[in-house]
Amino acid sequence: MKTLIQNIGLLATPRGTSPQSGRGQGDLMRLENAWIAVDEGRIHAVGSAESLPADFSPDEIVDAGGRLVTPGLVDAHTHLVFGGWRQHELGMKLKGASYLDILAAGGGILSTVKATREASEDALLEKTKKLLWDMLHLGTTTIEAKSGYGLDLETELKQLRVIQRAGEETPLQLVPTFMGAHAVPAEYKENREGYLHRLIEEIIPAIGQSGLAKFCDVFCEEGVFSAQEAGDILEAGKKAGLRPKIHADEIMSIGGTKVAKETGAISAEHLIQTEEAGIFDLKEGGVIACLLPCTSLYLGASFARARAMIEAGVPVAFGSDLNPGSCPSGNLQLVMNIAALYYKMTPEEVLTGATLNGACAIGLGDEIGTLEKGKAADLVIWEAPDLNYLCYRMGSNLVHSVMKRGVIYG
Ligand code: IZC
Ligand code: ZN
Repeated sequence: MKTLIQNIGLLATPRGTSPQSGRGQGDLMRLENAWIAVDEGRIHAVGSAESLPADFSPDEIVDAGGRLVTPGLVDAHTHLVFGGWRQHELGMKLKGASYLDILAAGGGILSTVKATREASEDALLEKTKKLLWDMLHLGTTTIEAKSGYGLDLETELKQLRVIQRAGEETPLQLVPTFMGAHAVPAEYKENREGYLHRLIEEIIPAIGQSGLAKFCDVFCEEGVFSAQEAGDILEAGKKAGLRPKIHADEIMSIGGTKVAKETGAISAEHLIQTEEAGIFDLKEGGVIACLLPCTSLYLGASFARARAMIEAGVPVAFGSDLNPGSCPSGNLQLVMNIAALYYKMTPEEVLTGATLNGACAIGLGDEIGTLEKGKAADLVIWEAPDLNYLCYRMGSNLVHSVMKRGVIYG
């Protein structure tokens, strides 16, 4: 199947297959009055009107109507699969209970663990697919998805199977991350050493064997997992063939960026509290900063120092952090608004964060994240004339249509 998308008012895309940092974060290719030729789900060629490809006879022509076209959005951090929601915790939040207060009282992640253990695999799958269709219609074409609401082998595998099946049964591409180190489960409350032992000796090797996960993530946080524990868990993950990722400095800064550097993590996520020394760790370790601005908004927290990261040469990527506690939204358009306004990133830097750098943070820089020959034909036609408009309008869905691997969803 050959498709020609023509009459693109502005095509804007980062370039290449590796993470862009410093000035590169905002360095885009821009083509006015452009076209994209798609062959069997891949980009065959890109150009501007005067140079329509002579050797390409399309089966289908899509008129972009003078609109903006960008790569499909990449959500590099979600907790996609979970039972229930946590609206019952809103009252506690409004009375001033913090995220960690709610978790320490047996709520938060632990309440979602209970609901996820109780849910059937098919019920989780149906719910997940619905979330994914919503995200596709908001412009997201690839998603990283973490387990971490089972905290036992059986339920973690159930979540990972749901991620695999959801990727097969929807147009979205899903990249699975094992996160059994998301909290210490209630049954190990008095025996955290016991859980760590089980995780490292039993659960992580079995997850590696299952082939259902690509990355291993850990919540390195005050009262959750210490830097020492996080390092041990990520090393065990590496032995099982899982590449490290880490939740670092979300609420308190307890050394997660150093662990990221020392374990060779592909990305460190959140980084709300990260200061100069932590930024230096990321730079030294070649770690991508995966920032989640909607979580800062939802927690009423401060915002990660994105400008300092960019200036230090650390590539910045984004995720929605979709989860039932600290960010019940999978809307990357909102992430882009907030990144511009609160991180003070330019729309060009924001686009790279939401596409190529996100792709690199989940190991897919060769495959997706830019509109260049040979990459997957994943793109968004926006109801917008330019990138400023995309970062400036807020609260309505600006997607006109989405293409995933050459197929258009209206
Ligand atoms: O369910 O609260 N921060 N993990 C670490 C989360 C947020 C998800 C949750
Ligand atoms: Zn998270």
